Amino acid sequence: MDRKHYAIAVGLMVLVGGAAFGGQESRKDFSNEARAERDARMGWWRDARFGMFIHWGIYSVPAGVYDGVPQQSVSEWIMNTAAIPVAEYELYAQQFNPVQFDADEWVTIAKDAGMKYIVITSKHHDGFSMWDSAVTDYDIVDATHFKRDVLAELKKACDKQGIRLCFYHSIMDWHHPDAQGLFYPNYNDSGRSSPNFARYRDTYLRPQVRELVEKYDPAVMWFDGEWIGDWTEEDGKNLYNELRAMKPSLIINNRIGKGRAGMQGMNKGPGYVGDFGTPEQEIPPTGLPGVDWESCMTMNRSWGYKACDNAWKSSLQLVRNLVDIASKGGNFLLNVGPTPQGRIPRPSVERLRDMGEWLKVNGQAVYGTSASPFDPVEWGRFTSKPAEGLIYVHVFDWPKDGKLTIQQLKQKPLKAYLLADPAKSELTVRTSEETGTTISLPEKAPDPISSVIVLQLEKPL
Ligand code: H79
Repeated sequence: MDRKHYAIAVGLMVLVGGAAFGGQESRKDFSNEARAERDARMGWWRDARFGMFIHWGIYSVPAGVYDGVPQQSVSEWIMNTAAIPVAEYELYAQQFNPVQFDADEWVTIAKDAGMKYIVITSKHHDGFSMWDSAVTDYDIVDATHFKRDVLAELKKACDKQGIRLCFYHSIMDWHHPDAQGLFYPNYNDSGRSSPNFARYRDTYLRPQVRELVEKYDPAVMWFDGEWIGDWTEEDGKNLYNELRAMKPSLIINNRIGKGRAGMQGMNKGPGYVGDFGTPEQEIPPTGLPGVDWESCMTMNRSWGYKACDNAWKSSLQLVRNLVDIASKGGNFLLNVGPTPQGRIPRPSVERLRDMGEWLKVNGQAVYGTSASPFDPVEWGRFTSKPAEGLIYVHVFDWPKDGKLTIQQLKQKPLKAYLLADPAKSELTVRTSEETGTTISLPEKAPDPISSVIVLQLEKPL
């Protein structure tokens, strides 16, 4: 049935003269897109700046503990790090019954946090699918008592609330028999090869990803697990072109190919496939003009739910990370790991609420902004809207003497005011060639996390 379904789809593609597998030579190459087209396609994503990452799967059942032993690793890796055999790991599916899951509630949490998009794991490295996939029964509808398609429910809730739904999908798969080139515990050994990997690629991975694009119309496909020896840059380019042909506006991360430089996440050089760099658990020291990127990060240590992981970052740290990233022209994809009951953990919800409150006041200094026009300073960050002649000064450390100096700003702003001040009362500003611009500030910072000063310049930057 599944195979037949796929065969029909392939047949149709050939009929319409499209690019079915085997006809990849004739498939359109999307790699040399015109600058203006690319800017239009990336527009919403660049403006969004802040998204929610959701790592959810049957690894939330063991939640970091195997055989009574708490594991060191991130929880979604437990199958690999505890070397759990496939047949045994599969049993977690039968225990996975997240009856408290409420898609509308999750989307509201993201929206209230000021996030503009959600990237959820459709399939992580463990190979378990979180929607009703046609090519396998190892999925949330066919293999659990829960039997609900959470991606379908999230899609509906996202559409209703105006949030873009996106999928994280692992190329590496510890469950599929044809994808076992990489044996645990040696996850670092990317040189091994599975003789039947092409079969996994063409009858499982690609059909699954096509299903996701067809059924749920994701705004971004976020691949991972691409470092395995069996996956090539050519595979990445082919899949990229295949998906863009299905949905030309689709945005795809750089882990679809082999370009990324380790956890630092940006590409090793030019010419690799993918639309944006993916620093993981880190923020690059500077932005790169013309390069799109997104830092993904956990709030504690683990991506998937891990009961004993209490190493929570503070709300202050998280807001400042967002500002730091925006000042370098990147996006912040901040992770939550829901419980096996279907709830986003309370410490995560609290932090997201704090971030949303900060963004309600200061959002215009983040959304739709460009990177800092100035060199970094120790006391804060800058973002800008060049076409509007706007500079946003994010002050982390409020000056004790009430004077803030921006040495690099040599043109006197028309106006300076605190973003938190609804009256927009003008702040006194002095500008000179030698010392730059000095702003006189009230004694107390409007916000202990970060206070924003708006500088309206006479001309666009
Ligand atoms: O889904 C979360 C993690 O489970 C997943 N990515 C985030 C978003 C992740 N998978 N693996 N890792 C994180 C760490 C893997 C690191 C390595 Fe490598 C893989 C070291 C060697 C192979 C990639 C390629 C990083 C360096 C080289």
